[in-house]
Amino acid sequence: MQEEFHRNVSVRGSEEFTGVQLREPARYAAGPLGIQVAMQHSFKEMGITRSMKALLHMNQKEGFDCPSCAWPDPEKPSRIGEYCENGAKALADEATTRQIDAEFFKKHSVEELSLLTDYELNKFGRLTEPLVLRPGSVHYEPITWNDAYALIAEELHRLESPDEAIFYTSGRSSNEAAFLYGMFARALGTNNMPDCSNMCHESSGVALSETLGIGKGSVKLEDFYGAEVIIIAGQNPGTNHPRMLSALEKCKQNGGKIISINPLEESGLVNFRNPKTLKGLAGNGEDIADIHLPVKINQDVPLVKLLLKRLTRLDEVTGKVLDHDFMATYTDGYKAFLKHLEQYQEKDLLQRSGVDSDKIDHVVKLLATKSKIIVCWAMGLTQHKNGVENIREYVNLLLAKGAIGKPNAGTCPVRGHSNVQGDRSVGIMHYVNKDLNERIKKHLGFTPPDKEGVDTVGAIKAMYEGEGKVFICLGGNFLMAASDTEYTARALQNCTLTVQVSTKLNRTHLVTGRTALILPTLGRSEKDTKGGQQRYFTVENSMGRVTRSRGMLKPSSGNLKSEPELIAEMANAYFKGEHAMDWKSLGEDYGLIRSYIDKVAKGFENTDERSKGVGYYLPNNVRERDFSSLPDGKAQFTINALPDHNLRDDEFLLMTIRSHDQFNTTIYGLNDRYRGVYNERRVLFMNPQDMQERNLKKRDVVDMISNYDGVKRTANRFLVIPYAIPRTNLAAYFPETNVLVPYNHFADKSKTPISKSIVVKIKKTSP
Ligand SMILES: Nc1nc2c(c(=O)[nH]1)N[C@H]1C(S)=C(S)[C@@H](COP(=O)(O)OP(=O)(O)OC[C@H]3O[C@@H](n4cnc5c(=O)[nH]c(N)nc54)[C@H](O)[C@@H]3O)O[C@H]1N2
Ligand SMILES: Nc1nc2c(c(=O)[nH]1)N[C@H]1C(S)=C(S)[C@@H](COP(=O)(O)OP(=O)(O)OC[C@H]3O[C@@H](n4cnc5c(=O)[nH]c(N)nc54)[C@H](O)[C@@H]3O)O[C@H]1N2
Ligand code: SF4
Ligand SMILES: [Mo]
Repeated sequence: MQEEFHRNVSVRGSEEFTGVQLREPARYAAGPLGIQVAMQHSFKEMGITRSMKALLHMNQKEGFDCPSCAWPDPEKPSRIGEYCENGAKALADEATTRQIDAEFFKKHSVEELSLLTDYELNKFGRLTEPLVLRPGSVHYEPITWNDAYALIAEELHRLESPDEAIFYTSGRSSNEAAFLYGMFARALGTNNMPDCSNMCHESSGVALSETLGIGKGSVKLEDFYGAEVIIIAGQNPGTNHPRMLSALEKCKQNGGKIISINPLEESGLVNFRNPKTLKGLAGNGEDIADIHLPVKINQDVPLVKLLLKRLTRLDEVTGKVLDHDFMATYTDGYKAFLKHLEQYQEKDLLQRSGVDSDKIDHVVKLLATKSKIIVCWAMGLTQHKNGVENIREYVNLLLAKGAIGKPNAGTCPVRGHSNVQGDRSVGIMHYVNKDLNERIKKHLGFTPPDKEGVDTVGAIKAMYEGEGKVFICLGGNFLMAASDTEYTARALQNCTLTVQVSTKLNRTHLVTGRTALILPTLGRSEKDTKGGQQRYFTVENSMGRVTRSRGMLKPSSGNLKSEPELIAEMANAYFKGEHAMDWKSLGEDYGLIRSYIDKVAKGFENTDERSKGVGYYLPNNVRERDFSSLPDGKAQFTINALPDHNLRDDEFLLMTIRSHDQFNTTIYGLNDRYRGVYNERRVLFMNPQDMQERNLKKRDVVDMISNYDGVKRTANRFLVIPYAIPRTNLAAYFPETNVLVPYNHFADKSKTPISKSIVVKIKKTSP
């Protein structure tokens, strides 16, 4: 299949097993073992001195922002350390002392490297100099920065239309870098700005904008402490946002209740041993979830409808369960919504949800008398065909309870990448925002395009069909993150030029356009100096607070450029001084970039000053109960249909999730300690009764096959593991399973891929 392309690279890498060991799933998260694992990773990658120095600066006011997730720092960070095990792993991975240079690539061809696993590729260490893969060659070779910029400029000038260029962003970039990058794309004349949030919280953005008038969450970290009930639906904080457990612990200690809604009972939601307290280090820790509802995959809408039906029924008796004053004053459509609920039979909803009736009653009882309610969610809600509707249904619940726009209540879409929210706030978006365009015209002096660009799905299709020719990525690992690995690989291979601004080697560097460039960049933790002055940049956390981040480690090579600097130099090479923006100065002076962000991006003001210390919150209309941008100036109830998967007898629904030892496509290690899986990623979690019915034993080897629109896609060789997961549901890790996800099946309206509900069949195969 590959011969038609320029190089014979392997798109999937090795599919060999690594030697699984199984134990019981853990009944608690963190604790002394968490510290031990964090230190093991740190010391191994960075050495003891570098580790201790860096860890003590992470998430501190004068330090740098953790490069991993977007969970906010408390206003008073703990001086003994404000990080978690997975933050430490992320830092170790970035600040590793291992390195690769041009000699390495001279020795190893891209064809040879492509046979390795993603874990092995990442382990080689930091990229240290700019590299080019020339047409027909299978070895990257060194190139100077200026020649690299000239090559990009030449390819961009050769395009027939600016829309043949595509600019992808992964959410680890700073506000300053993302702003320059977005403005460069627009200055060139395209809105082709797909970004990782298209695969992530786009469904949240769409659902929240429609119902509440802002595509972000409404709660602040401090709201957690006094909440009466926190619902955590479709999110695994113990692994993916570990410091969130400290906030949940505080909530519990103040008398709050926690409800987990998830097909899996994730360890972090069972019990948390806070390593900063004696109780956590030496005692039994804090039980987190008061109740766990093991919902079937993608059955949240029926579950929430059932909760609302029972709450409504109680309300008919007491009149005090729903917040009628709030609904009448601030919302639209609640009467129609309550009417619509009547059409559903409780029995049917219950059966679809897969949850015990008693457990539902328990939750109804909890919710009935409380109104300080927060709903948190992540990919378990967004990555389905009805991802937008999932979120809207939970918003209906909050609206009915009046749990919006007041302290200790509201929406909390927990963001993934550390600055994914900031990137969007400063202008990374594929759609056209008229107000933003006006401000660009006024303050930056050029006219941005007014034609919608491509998102992630659109980008893959455009490249596949030869309409996208130059593909530039500011971070990320597009090939492995996107759906439909084989299709996406061909899309990339169709490009004339692919450019990766990266810190570490990944598969997108190996499966490339005719010419490919690697532009190595500084990581978060590294010192960024210009003319003897140390520079800082800004980020926005999951709750809309903008703060500074300043690296302090010696950069892993003298030949790295900061992201803002290299973007500015790239733009300068393209425009050669013939553009309204002074690109050269912008790349040198981040204060200048911030002064433009203040003028152009909504809500930013005096950022240079206000980002100091604890930073400042961007405006949020929901916190003010201001819904003036919505129809009738009201928050919107919505009517959402029940999802229907119509599984046949031999079909399952597969969710693709993260192990405890990975950050998206970056694989730190092969253990998923909380789920009891060691030294293996090619595992398939399956209900024991489903296994029995299909004559499958523990460690049997199976292939998974999806079939959408008559196209069969196969993920080879997974070891079956019995696990407490609802019947007909399966779980396996991404990115290995992305080969199964059709690129053209995604959430309505948001186009987020259906990575959490893929219909598959399984076939037993030889070991
Ligand atoms: N260490 C680490 N931290 C990370 C990341 C990482 O890879 N590693 N990734 C970052 C990024 S970009 C993101 S977006 C976040 C992701 O954070 P999460 O969303 O927590 O990540 P996933 O592993 O995809 O887990 C999804 C959870 O939803 C559940 N789930 C799946 N389907 C359903 C459903 O239909 N209904 C319900 N109620 N639950 C469901 C799964 O069982 C699982 O617990 O984490 C961020 N933080
Ligand atoms: N099947 C399935 N697919 C999914 C998901 C899923 O749950 N299931 N989740 C989706 C989600 S939520 C997301 S957000 C996407 C993630 O998609 P991406 O953001 O594209 O992927 P990452 O794995 O986070 O990117 C890792 C690479 O980023 C580079 N990098 C790291 N730090 C820096 C830095 O500071 N600067 C620069 N320039 N580069 C850096 C490194 O080279 C590293 O190899 O994947 C999506 N794909
Ligand atoms: S919770 Fe997230 S941001 Fe905080 S230290 Fe852990 S990984 Fe980093
Ligand atoms: Mo994400």
